[in-house]
Amino acid sequence: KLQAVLFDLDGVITDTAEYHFLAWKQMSDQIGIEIDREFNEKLKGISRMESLERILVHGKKVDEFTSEQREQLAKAKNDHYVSLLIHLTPEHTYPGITELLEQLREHHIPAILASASKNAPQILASLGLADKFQYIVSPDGIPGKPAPDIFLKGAEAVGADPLYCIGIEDAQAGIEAIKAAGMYAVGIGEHDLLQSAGADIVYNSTTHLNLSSLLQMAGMK
Ligand code: G16
Ligand code: MG
Repeated sequence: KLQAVLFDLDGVITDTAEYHFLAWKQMSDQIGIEIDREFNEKLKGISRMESLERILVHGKKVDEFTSEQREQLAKAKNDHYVSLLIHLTPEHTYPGITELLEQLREHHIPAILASASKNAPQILASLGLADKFQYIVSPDGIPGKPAPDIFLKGAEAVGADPLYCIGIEDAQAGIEAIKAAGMYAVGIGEHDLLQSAGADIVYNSTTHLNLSSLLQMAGMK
């Protein structure tokens, strides 16, 4: 029954959130906006330009930057972020993920990457996971999470019925996107937070993910 498993990247496959934070923090400092790790939680799963918008709103500086200046700020943040990615190695893959991808391959169940990140292909390459996914959804030109588009596009690419797909996410916006796509939502992280976003089940760590439990979930909504 299980037709595809759709994985978020940041927070599910590896922890790139800290690098995003460091890069956003440096950019914010330069324009006189203070952000902390608690605020960074609100940027998880959110696209680059929408994240910048949230930072400007937070600093009450939305009206101070033209769209051209915003592009420059986003580029500076991304250049810094990409420079931090050189630290990523296969050991940075969260526990249980490589094994789950292997089990899916053995059972001919497509694994799809449904990340908001334009840097996803590079990150997967650094983790040594590039060939483990049947399809990587490009977030270009489609509405970001919590809209369902990234997940729907992934299912469509492999001809899977969303009803028999499972999405795995760590962010509230991501869980909302999976549910809006009509899929079963597995949350990784804080139980109450992700359950209130609509998660069907929440694990505190990726170590609890395995194929036999996923097989039971599909089609059980
Ligand atoms: C990730 C992060 C977000 C980031 C977004 C876009 O989402 O959680 O913080 O803003 O990707 O990344 P980039 O600037 O590399 O395009 P996900 O969907 O993998 O959790
Ligand atoms: Mg995420």
